[in-house]
Amino acid sequence: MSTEAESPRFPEGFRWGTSTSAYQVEGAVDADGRGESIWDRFCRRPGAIENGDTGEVAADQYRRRDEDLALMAELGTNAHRFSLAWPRILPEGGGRIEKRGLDHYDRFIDGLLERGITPLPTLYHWDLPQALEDRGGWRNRDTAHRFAEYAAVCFDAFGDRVRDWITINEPWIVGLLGHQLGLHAPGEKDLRSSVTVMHHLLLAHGLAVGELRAEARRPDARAGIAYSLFPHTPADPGSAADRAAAHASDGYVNRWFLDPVHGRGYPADMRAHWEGVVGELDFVQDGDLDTIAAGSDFIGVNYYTRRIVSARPGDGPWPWKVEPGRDEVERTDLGWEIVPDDLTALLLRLHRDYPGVPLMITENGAIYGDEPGEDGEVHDTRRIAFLHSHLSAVHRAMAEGAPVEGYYHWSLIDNFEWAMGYWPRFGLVHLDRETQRRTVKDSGRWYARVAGSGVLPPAAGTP
Ligand code: IFM
Repeated sequence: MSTEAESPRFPEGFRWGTSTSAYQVEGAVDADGRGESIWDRFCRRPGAIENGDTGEVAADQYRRRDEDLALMAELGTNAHRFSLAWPRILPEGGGRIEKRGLDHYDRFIDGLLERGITPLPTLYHWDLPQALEDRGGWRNRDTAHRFAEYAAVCFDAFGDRVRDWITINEPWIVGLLGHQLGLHAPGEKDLRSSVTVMHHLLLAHGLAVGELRAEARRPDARAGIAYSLFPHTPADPGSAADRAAAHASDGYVNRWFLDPVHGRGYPADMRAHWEGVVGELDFVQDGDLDTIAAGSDFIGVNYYTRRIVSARPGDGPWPWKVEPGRDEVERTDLGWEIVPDDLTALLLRLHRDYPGVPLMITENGAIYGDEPGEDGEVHDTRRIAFLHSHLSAVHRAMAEGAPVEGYYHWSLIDNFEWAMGYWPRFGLVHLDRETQRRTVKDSGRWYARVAGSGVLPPAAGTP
């Protein structure tokens, strides 16, 4: 029998959430006046997406809204993170508002609230209106202003029911995969563009926060960014050079975003790296850093794994190399190392470096390919173990003072996983793409029990 000491209890009001994004689950890309997004366009590029997959249908959630609301009610979670599709609301990126798009999210938000589920909408989870891309996309400073316009429309439409907002999802990944490596929409490969885009995304965040605070909008509203944060491990912790390389790479991945948003400006070491590689950062205009530092009321932590870094020459124009994971460390089906202790350390580091800022785990999850067995059930015991170890890690950080308000598991349901298409399965709920049948996995049921009780059982298998 478990005792209280063996069974970590989360505080009353802790947010037990699930997470998704519009293009990854909604489908219905032509419905109700939705405009084209850069992902619609990118998916048509031959070879861009494994297996030629697209988000055209995905989990069909736009049409199965009520079914998925019922699914969340069945799970008994009390929070849900999802994204609003900019091209559904402003099909041309700015100007004309598409009321049918707003109506959909109105009903979705109401449906969540009726079921006791607190909505956490993300404004930008990568589906930029193609009309804006045609004018330079995030390379064009004006897109940050169009984002603020879109944000204001959303704050006005939903702010009576939504308190917390994520402005931007993973600005580093947008810059890296979308503009440096060309693996995500819009498929650009240009280092200078990538740095420009990352700056404009932060500027967009700052401008949107300005809108949120403006005029008579609700005074308790809060906004934050969901960052893709990777703790860094020096390949040889005993080597000063590897430790320095890990710190430098941390500047590239983590500090470049966190520091300016929290009022410290761009970190000098990384700024020097960037200037050495792409030239003067003249797209950073006077006043931008004040706008960016206008505030972030919480830090959204998207955590999946760590980066092991050495001082060997390697990846691109950087004085570091990302090394493969350690053989002895367990992996997900994508080969990502499973390192929950690093999540504890990350949360404590954020608490130390940005004191007083609430933290939310806005994404955490794993790819496991489990399919329904002969009994029709999905016995995904590895995902349960993953959840258990990461929730324990969160609890340990909280016990040491990290102000974590909630945990949103990625993902509610198997989703379109960008350039990898549909083979990677992240969901607590299995999706049969032929029939659109949803099957709650064992992990979903396990998570539901933990969310319902607020208590983590002593071992993954004993809920
Ligand atoms: O599916 C993605 C999500 O869109 C952004 N964060 C990482 C997830 C898993 O790769």
